[in-house]
Parts: sequence; structure tokens; C-alpha cells
Amino acid sequence: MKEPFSLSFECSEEVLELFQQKVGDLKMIMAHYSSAIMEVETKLKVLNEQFCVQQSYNPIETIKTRLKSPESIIEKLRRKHLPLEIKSLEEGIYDIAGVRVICPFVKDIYMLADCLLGQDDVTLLHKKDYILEPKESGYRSLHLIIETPIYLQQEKKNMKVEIQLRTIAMDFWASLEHRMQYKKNIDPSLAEMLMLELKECAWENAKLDEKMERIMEKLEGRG
Ligand code: 0O2
Repeated sequence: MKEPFSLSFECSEEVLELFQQKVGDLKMIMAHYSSAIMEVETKLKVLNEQFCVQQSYNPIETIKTRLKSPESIIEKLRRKHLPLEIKSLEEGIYDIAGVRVICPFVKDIYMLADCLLGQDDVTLLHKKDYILEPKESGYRSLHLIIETPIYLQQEKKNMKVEIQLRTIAMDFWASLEHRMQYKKNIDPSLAEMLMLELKECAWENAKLDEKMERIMEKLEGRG
């Protein structure tokens, strides 16, 4: 039931044809995005480690990473009416490198975001707070588009990375809802009913997140 979120890079015939002699450049750029994912993942793991040692507490449950497939990149370039060029890929698409951080509580999400954005080699380009303002579907997560450097043989290169921060409950919901989006041959009235149920679940999830956090605070003597 997991959303596909893994690191891989393969070139289909379509990609080879579209990028022609630029496939080498495309592979290099994808390697740079893959390196940026590693940098961000390490930053998050370091923060998690520090909290573990200082407070015997892990604000990160899991980290999932994914490199957008060349096919999805091409689809997005077309959707955004951008030319099929390496330059527009780097300038116009912000989620080629994706890092998803799953946290126990909502407070962990904002605390981690603050810690990360406070680092002097991390620049926030864009923030979408779907926890404060959930999407129409019921989707909740904090999205950050950041820029951070990778160090190559001869140069330092700033890379864009999309970070999605969610609670375990939000991730569970998003996985099921994502699965629903891919069910194409489902009866429309059933689809509508399930979407309504999912929306209800999103609301219940939000309440559950709040309740669990209150219990945790009382346990810690802060509530
Ligand atoms: P993947 O493989 O999951 O990354 P854009 O990013 O330009 O397409 P937008 O609307 O600005 O458009 O981006 P948004 O909505 O801030 O973030 C898009 C990503 O957030 C999606 O990536 C999903 O991962 C997640 N997301 C956003 N809305 C929903 C939702 O309603 N349900 C679920 N399950 N996930 C959502 P992709 O592109 O789908 O692919």
C-alpha cells in the first residue's frame, strides 16, 4: 500500500528520443539531484541523532526518498508548457529530488522544519502548509522547497529539493488516497463515496494527531 518513493534512474526509449544527445547531461543532472537527496537525508538523520542523545526521543519515525522518473519529469515539463531542455528542468521543476519525513507528532514537523531552515546552507524557496490549510481532498503535510549545495569535483552546485513532512497518520492517509487516485476503472458513484469517506478520515486523523500529542505532553509532564 506504499506510494512509490524510491531512488532509481532508468531511461525509456521515449526519454532517449526526446533528449537525444543530451542523455549524458540528463544522467549527470539526475546524479546531482540524487546527491542532494543524500545531503538532506544526512542533515535530517543528524538532527534525529542529536534529539535521541539529548532527549531520548526520536522526532523522525522514517525518511523516504525518491528521484522523479524522467517520464514524470517530461510529463511535468509538458504540463507546465516548458521546453524539453535540461535548463527548464532545473529552473522550472522543484520536486525532482524528493524527501519525505514521517514524524510521530505535528510539533516534530515544525521543530524539524525550523532546525533545517536555520542551517546556513539551506535556503527556503517555497513553503506550503497543508497542515494549517489542508487540501480539498483532505491531504495534510508540510511541504518545503529548499535549496542546498552539493560539492562536486570542481564546483559547488545549489540544488532544489522538495521536503514533505507528515505525521504517521497523515502518511497512512496519503498512501490510501494515492492508491485510490490510481484506480481508474472504479465505478464513479463508489469512487465518490470513498472520496467522502477518505475526507472524513482526514478530519478524524487530524483529531487523532491532536489527541495523541496531548497525551504525550501529559506523559512528559508538560500538559
Ligand atoms: P510524488 O511522486 O508523490 O512526488 P506540482 O508539484 O507542481 O505538481 P503542486 O500542486 O504545487 O503541483 O504540488 P503540491 O500539491 O504542493 O505537491 C505535490 C505532491 O504532494 C504530490 O506529488 C504528492 O506527493 C503530494 N500530494 C499533494 N496533494 C496530494 C493529495 O491530495 N493526495 C496525496 N496522496 N498526495 C498529495 P506527485 O506529483 O503526485 O508525485
